[in-house]
Amino acid sequence: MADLSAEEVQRVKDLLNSFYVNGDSSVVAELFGIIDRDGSGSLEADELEPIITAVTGKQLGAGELEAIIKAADEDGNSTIELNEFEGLLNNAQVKALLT
Ligand SMILES: [Ca+2]
Repeated sequence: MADLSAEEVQRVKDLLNSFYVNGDSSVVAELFGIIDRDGSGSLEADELEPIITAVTGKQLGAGELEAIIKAADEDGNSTIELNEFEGLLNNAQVKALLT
């Protein structure tokens, strides 16, 4: 799994800014595509963790990311699909972390 390039991290920051500051939901799919490194159509914890760290410079505590995923994981399969991803972004804890 390739690491995120500096350009990708910057793009993610720009997209998050559009989403949170301008309320632009049209960026959600592009954001999802960048984070979904293996192109599986779902985001796993090991794909979400590096992007959160790259964007915030913070390391999530054990169980923290698990709880965030669980809160947004509507079908309970332990991964985040595109239809669940906007809910994850709107999670109060995630929003506080990323903005
Ligand atoms: Ca799911």
